[in-house]
Amino acid sequence: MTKLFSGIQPSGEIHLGNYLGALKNWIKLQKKYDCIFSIVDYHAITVPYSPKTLPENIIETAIILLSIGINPKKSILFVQSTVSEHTELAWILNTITPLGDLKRMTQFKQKAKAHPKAINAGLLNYPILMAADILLYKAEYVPVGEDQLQHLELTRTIARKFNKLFGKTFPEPKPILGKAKRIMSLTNPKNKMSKSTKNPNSYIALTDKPDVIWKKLSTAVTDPARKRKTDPGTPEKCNLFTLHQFFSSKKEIDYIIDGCKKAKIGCLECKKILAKNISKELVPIQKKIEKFLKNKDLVREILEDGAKKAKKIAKKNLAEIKKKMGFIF
Ligand code: AQP
Repeated sequence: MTKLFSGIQPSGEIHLGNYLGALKNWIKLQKKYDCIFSIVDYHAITVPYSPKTLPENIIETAIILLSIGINPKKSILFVQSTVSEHTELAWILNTITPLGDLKRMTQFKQKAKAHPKAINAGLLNYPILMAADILLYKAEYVPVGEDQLQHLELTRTIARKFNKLFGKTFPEPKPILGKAKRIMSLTNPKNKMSKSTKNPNSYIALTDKPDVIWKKLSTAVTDPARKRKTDPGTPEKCNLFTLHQFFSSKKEIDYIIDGCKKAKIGCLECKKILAKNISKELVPIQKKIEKFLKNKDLVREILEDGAKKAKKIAKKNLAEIKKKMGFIF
């Protein structure tokens, strides 16, 4: 079967952006591809982080992935730092990646702006490590949200360059975009929903209980034209209407479009429908999360087993790469 790789950073609470933009797709793709999923902890240390919470974040990310339906019997699930070939290949790819390409990456510019006192070389080299993650397994497909497309394009450029210099080795990996390309922040819809933000009201975490979901939605920004209930609105201009597309039924969506455009319903009613539907999808996931939280040893075993399987492929491919480059051992 064709190989597919994707990763998620253990950099905070996993939110609806991650879920709709990437993770929900991961579950479906398991049927069609040979999937390798990684909790990319080396990526998460490129911005200031806490060594005290990193271990928890790693295990909780794994628990969420297992709870939404990643099947470790079908797919490989492992922690990036436990397969050292990732950083070894990243070093190699460093030497064929132009500095200018790294400096123009949007994510680098945004994160450098967000952490002006912590602009480290790792933040700049982030896309090289991402290229190494993917190319190490010769993955042909990478399911990602729109925010990662630029990095994937660079991975393709790096793969082409390596193939040209040292002989055909890597496929040029293609993105698989979900229907939810980019989910925006609840408090500032100009920004994408993001884990590492300081404002938890800007995202809905998969672990948020129904009362928290309601609290966050009740203060979320909607169509700016609707200052009062009597103001007609444009659903397409409302950030929350995007979320309805993924959680609400056709009948509810039609009701909202009509009610919003003709000012027959207020934003609060629309938000109540959304809160109910998001909770309906997240509560069963949260029940599974509770079970895994009581059995963290099992989660560790799954990750260790995944690392063994990933290492086997990584070791073989890295040996081939090094041989082509002229290394003698
Ligand atoms: N808002 C989003 N809409 C759609 N997809 C998204 N993804 C992230 N945010 C959105 C997709 O989720 C996958 C995992 O993301 P990541 O952990 O690798 O890092 P990220 O893209 O940088 O996501 P965050 O949540 O914004 O994390 P931080 O704040 O730590 O940087 C990716 O496929 C991503 O496209």
